[in-house]
Amino acid sequence: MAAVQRWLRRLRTPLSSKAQKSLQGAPFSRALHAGPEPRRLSIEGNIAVGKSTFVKLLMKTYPEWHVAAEPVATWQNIQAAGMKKDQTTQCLGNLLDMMYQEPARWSYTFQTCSFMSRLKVQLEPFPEKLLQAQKPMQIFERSVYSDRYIFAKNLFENGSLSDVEWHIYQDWNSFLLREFANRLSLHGIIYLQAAPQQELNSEDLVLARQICLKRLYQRARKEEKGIELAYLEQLHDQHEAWLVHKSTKLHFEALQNIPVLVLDVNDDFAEEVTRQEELIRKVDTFVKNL
Ligand code: UDP
Ligand code: DCM
Ligand code: MG
Repeated sequence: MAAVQRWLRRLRTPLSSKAQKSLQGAPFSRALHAGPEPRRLSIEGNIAVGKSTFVKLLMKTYPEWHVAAEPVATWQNIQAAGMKKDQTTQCLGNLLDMMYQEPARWSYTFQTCSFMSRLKVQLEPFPEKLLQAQKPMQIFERSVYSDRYIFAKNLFENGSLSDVEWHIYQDWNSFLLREFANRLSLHGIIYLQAAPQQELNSEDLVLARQICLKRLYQRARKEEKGIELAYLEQLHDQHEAWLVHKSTKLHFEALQNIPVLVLDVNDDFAEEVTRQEELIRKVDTFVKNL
């Protein structure tokens, strides 16, 4: 019986590119998914709010879940194309640094690179532990949707992407998101929020947003040392517009009604077991209903 279940699960594994080629002409979505698919949950939130820390907590709590981590290291170390694994690779530059140094020159390049590298990570074949899980769950540390509706949108609005770049970005982005919707669209979003929802006076609000800045300094990625509070404020507002006020114009029907769990992470949770338990209880209830 277990062997039959394993075999059935294998049937649902994404096909290799060779196998996909031989299916040219077959409906794409049917070719990739013959049965129930894993639930996909994205962890969203501002820079340094604590997403990676939170993902580690999820992994400790739910070891059977599978994580697609954000490929930041790829952005920090752009490799020359065509190098084989056993050969010496050549680093062409640190694109994260280049973007922060010269946003108008490198933002478009960065956003194509970050999107494509995320796409590759999130489209990797399912590992065995996911195929074996009772209720398979894929965790995405950020998503192709926040790439567009938080970062690229914000860079356009603050003038770092030109009209032409934003138009071209949206054109290929919509095409790819539609093509791969059956592997990328989300069943739920956990939004790690660093400014509480309740009304605050302006001093408290500034303090709350400074939590990200404080954590950013604490993490001390050298590329991010020039980031100012104003930039985190812009990104905070983009998150609130998309995930709380629902005022961001979205272009995909599947994105309209995704359940969102908002977790207030102003209080330190990295070392606080009681706080962690509180957060996990909320996650547990949320995922039961997905
Ligand atoms: N951090 C913290 N308390 C928390 C969450 C995070 O001190 O409750 C620290 C964490 O150790 C790291 C920094 O904040 O030094 C940024 O966290 P992380 O890399 O998880 O943030 P991300 O950018 O992934 O959201
Ligand atoms: N980033 C970006 N655009 C994206 C995705 C990420 O500019 N589409 C940047 C923001 C951070 C870093 O990459 O500097 C990701 O780090 P974090 O995990 O701390 O948010
Ligand atoms: Mg992170």
